[in-house]
Amino acid sequence: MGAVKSRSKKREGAASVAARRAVDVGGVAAMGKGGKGRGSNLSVTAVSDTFLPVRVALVCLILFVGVAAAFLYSRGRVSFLSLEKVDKTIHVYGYEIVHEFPHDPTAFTQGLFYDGNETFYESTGLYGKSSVRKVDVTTGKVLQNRWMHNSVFGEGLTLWDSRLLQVSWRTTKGIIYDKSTLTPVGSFDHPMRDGWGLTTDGEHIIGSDGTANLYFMDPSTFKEVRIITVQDEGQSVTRLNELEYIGNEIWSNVFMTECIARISPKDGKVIGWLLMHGLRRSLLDAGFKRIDVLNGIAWDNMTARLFVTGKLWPKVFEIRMIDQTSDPDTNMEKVRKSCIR
Ligand SMILES: [Ca+2]
Repeated sequence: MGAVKSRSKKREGAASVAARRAVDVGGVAAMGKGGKGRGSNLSVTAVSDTFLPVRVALVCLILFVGVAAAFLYSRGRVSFLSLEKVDKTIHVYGYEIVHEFPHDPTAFTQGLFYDGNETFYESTGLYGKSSVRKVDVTTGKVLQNRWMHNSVFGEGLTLWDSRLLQVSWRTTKGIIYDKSTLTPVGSFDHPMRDGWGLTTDGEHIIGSDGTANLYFMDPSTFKEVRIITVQDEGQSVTRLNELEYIGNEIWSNVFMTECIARISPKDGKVIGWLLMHGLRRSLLDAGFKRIDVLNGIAWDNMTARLFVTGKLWPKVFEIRMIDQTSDPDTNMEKVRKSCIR
């Protein structure tokens, strides 16, 4: 019975092959290519058979290309993710107070920078109270002062050669002072929509105007060289105020917040947040009145000292940053909520 079964299977197998060929033939005939006799249909089947190795090779090639593409994509994706991880690592810093220095409590600070020899240059705002001044760091004493016209609200200040450059609120005109005497010696027009903060990278004058834009200006003509828009993960950081160029970064107070943004001058990306929360509160708790917002960053490049103050603050603080990026309590969502308005 077994042998009979076997032969039967062989016959069925042969019948199946014949049936498949019949279907093949019928298929070709149905396509209108046949109808010329058995010979021509067989010849089509024969041609198909000769292409079988080619088809197999083609499938292998497609598989190979697919695997190779997947491999390369995989490698590319790994590389992309690792870059993305680096880009997305925004550092968060707290602070500790290193020293406290006296500061004129009537100074509505709008510009501040360190000029060596324990001196700051500072500009102040408010109509009728605006000034440019030279200040002793240690004592807070105003060594030289130049009051501005009552109609001008002083804003950011920086130094270019021996000239102080200052912008003013709600104008596009800046004032140039002789640094040694604080005598106004000229003016300039700038491309910003308003005058808020100023600093320099040694090549350009960099300014803020209360938006998320930072303007790089030619120090001779004050023409716009380029503009960067400051963003944190695609979210514009508006109200950029007092500025300081530190290392290869631009640091900016964000108006009405207790945050200082560390910004890449290359593309405007926020690369770090320095959180000054609690500093203003400590002044209020100590009994000082009329303490306005944090504003004023100065950097002593020689000894790497970082100073911050605020409008009508009776103190300038020298602070040291503490990296809190990896602290369990650091929550980027909360940081952004408190720093970006
Ligand atoms: Ca500054």
